[in-house]
Amino acid sequence: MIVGRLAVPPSHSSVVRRSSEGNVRLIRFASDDVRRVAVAALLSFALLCASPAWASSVDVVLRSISADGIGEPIGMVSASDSDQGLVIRPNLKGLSSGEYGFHLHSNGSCEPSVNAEGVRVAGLKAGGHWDPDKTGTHAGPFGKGHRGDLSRLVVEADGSTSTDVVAPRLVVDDLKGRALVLHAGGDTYTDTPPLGGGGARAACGVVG
Ligand SMILES: [Cu+2]
Ligand SMILES: [Zn+2]
Repeated sequence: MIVGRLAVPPSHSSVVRRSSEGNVRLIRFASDDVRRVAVAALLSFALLCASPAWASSVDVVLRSISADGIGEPIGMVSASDSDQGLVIRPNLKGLSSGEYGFHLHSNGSCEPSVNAEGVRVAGLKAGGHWDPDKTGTHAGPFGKGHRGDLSRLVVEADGSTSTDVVAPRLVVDDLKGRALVLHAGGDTYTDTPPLGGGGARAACGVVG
């Protein structure tokens, strides 16, 4: 024992000590790293679940709009992916009965703006019908034109609308950062008259 102790120079023992501390530190680093990786994985999983980009459904509040700006909420539109395309479930109240043109417009804004003729127009900042394929054609939900063309909504005598419509060429992801716009008057699903003949923009909701 004594020989052994003598045989170990002080420097060696300190090297051993340092290296054993090093090992402890290394082990500590490793477990910190594992914890960090686990936390990062959990966070990214949570973000994936929370992100609208990965959601298969979305709820959009529609508000009445006018040239003066954005008004009161008139209800909700829920949209979800299905094997038939996007299923849109309106649950709106307080509208005059009749048919309404309904489209996905390009921009995520429902604010009014001034048009080329200098007239302030309701919801103009929403831009035109979403047309990623640059068709320049209004052809309704089953045509080959604007992909933002949706089925018209029919409002019942009691002012409500709750009939589901399907947009076969859309998925929930397409809605993000754009606006759903309801127009007074119907929609011919053609460009005669231009853009289906929809009247004033009556209600609008930005998809977050
Ligand atoms: Cu429109
Ligand atoms: Zn259109």
